[in-house]
Amino acid sequence: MNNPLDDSKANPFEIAQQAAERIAALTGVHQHDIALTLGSGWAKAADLIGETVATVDATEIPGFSAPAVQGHVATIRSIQLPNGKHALVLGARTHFYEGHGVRRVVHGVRTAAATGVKTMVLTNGCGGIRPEWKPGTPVLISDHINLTAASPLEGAKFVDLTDLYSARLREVARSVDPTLDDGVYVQFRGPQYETPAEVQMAKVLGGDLVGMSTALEAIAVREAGMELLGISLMTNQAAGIQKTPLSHAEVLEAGRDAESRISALLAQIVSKL
Ligand code: 8IG
Repeated sequence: MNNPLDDSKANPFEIAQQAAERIAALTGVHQHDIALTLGSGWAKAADLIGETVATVDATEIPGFSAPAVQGHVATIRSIQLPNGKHALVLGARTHFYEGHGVRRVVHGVRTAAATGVKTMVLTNGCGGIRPEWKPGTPVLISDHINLTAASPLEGAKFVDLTDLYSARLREVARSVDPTLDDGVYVQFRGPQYETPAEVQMAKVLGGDLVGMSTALEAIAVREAGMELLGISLMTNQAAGIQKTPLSHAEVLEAGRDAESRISALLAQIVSKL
């Protein structure tokens, strides 16, 4: 499996540009306005936001690879919204824990930017720290803490991350559902879930959600100059908050149970972006 991003001498922005050109050629859509990365529990939103113009296998696009986790899909879809805008739906997320490096993790974000996208929506499934949040609760991300000790930025790029998760877009989301809570997302490297002690550490640091994606991608969103909306589906209470052990099967089940509801919510939000 050859991926051009694995060549350390390659320029990741050039590969994102090539990916964007291939997407334009395969979908016939030469400019996209909005992009969405759909994490666990959010996939159905793709069927609700508009008319699918084209679906392409992510492996046909330079720099993308097949997903490593069961329950993640590897397609890229171009969807026309009722308001005429074009949305690019990235179903193929590469996680940092896969060990392919941060360039592969943020390639979807950089490709979205290269297709012309100005508004990026990052969704995920994650664990919740606040005891009042029950599995199946969607939460707006207000900020993040990046505990991966990694960055998508290479070299002396001093990117400001103030208001990274756009307050304006969170208000748009709340105009659809005023009950939406927000919280600070803490990205751990994974793939193991946290220990209860690590969850308590995240809580002391100001975290509300724990996950294994999104923060690194969010940094690349800001680097690319796009506006960002981040929404988590809290699929499980974090380790030690729930008294029973965490299982991937239960996480997937919670995602499936919430999927119709949160996908409809996301589709409504997207119609207002
Ligand atoms: I879904 O509890 C999901 N992803 N780190 N912790 C971390 N990632 C997650 C969790 C969780 N649940």
